[in-house]
Amino acid sequence: MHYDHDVKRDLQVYAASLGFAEVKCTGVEAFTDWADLVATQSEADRAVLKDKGFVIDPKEQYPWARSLLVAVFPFQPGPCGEGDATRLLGGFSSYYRWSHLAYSRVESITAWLEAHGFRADHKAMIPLKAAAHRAGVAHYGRNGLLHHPQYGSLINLQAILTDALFEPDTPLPDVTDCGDCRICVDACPTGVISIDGPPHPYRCLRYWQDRTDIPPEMRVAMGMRIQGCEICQTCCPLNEAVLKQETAWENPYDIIALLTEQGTARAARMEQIGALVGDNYARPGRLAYMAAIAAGNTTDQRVIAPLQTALTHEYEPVRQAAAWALGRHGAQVAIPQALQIEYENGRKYPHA
Ligand code: B12
Ligand code: SF4
Ligand code: SF4
Repeated sequence: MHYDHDVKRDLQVYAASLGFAEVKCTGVEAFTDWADLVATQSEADRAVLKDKGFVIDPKEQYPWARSLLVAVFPFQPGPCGEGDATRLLGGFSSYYRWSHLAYSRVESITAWLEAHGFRADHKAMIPLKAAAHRAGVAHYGRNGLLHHPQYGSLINLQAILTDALFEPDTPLPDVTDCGDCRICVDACPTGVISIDGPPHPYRCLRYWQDRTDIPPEMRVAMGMRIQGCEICQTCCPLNEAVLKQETAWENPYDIIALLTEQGTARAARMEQIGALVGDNYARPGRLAYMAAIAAGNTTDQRVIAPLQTALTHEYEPVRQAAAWALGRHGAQVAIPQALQIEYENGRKYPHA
């Protein structure tokens, strides 16, 4: 077998210049063990497998592919995960501060391979954790995430199929390195992590943040979080060294502003959020919905008037969440003020 050793080495050097700590390789054999394991898990896992259209057998869908690369993009933790109740700022996970960069930079790896005469594709829906474990990148954690020996679980993973023939890296001998630890099992606010099985995807807070029908118990567990949850990572002893490297950055998830801003002020904030976490997440209606839930999870009375304003928001889920949040603040304060707003609106739009 003639492996492209020199190309692999040059590619790793190039990937390092883009911020990837490591690019490892596995073959393009089917992920049969992974698919079999998923089949033994919850109905929810099987549904995720079907809905997401995972590539279980790369050879079948990408017959030209000869290697599967897994690129590891480590990132620095930040201070904004939980939000800030005193300053009324919503929380966003540090993962989102960096993941859009990883997504844009993997395109450069594909372009580099193409410029060197190879075919490459980084858009295939590869089961990334299974691929990374098979490429010897990291171990599974009980929290369902992979931990890299140096960077812990604070990594974004990317997969690239190519027709270059690279020598596969050796898979790690153990599946998990958690041992007897159960810290994340106890720390998860929704009890989603089990001692002897992977997390149930639909009970993870992050799952619900993509939806507008968040059940009441999940809204309460959400706290001030607007985008992502990192409790099962910040509590993990395998992340201890990385978490010490926390860097400060601005938090633009101002709850009052997200509930009330309009026009150019709103557009400017969305631009700021887009620059920070990617335009895909800079959606005013969705962010106002999550801000209303966060406002319902604080006892701070400064959110009452903005929530009342949000009762007339143009996006229906925001109006619903604002009503729920006002209910949490207590009917005595909220309802008379809400009625006053209705009255004012009635005067403004007498025939509505
Ligand atoms: C859908 C999805 C989600 C869903 C569903 C979660 C899930 N099922 O894993 C939701 C929205 C909840 C989610 C949340 C998050 N996600 Co996500 N997610 C994905 C995505 C797109 C697909 C994962 C998936 O559903 N696979 C299908 C399931 C059935 O397979 P599986 O996850 O591999 O799990 C099977 C086996 O691997 C095994 N297994 C899983 N865990 C464990 C643990 C042990 C000990 C063992 C033995 C086996 C085992 O059992 C499962 C079989 O049922 C991947 C990207 C990708 N292309 O893979 C990112 C990805 C997994 N997510 C990622 C991240 C960072 C997150 C969040 C931390 C984001 C955040 N800050 O909020 C949270 C963490 C939640 C958690 N504790 O898992 C990263 C993980 C990086 C890492 N270090 O591993 C990925 C790889 C994205 C990326 N490009 O880097 N995610
Ligand atoms: S991301 Fe949050 S809700 Fe999801 S498993 Fe981890 S601690 Fe639980
Ligand atoms: S907190 Fe403990 S059990 Fe959970 S992933 Fe980290 S090492 Fe594993």
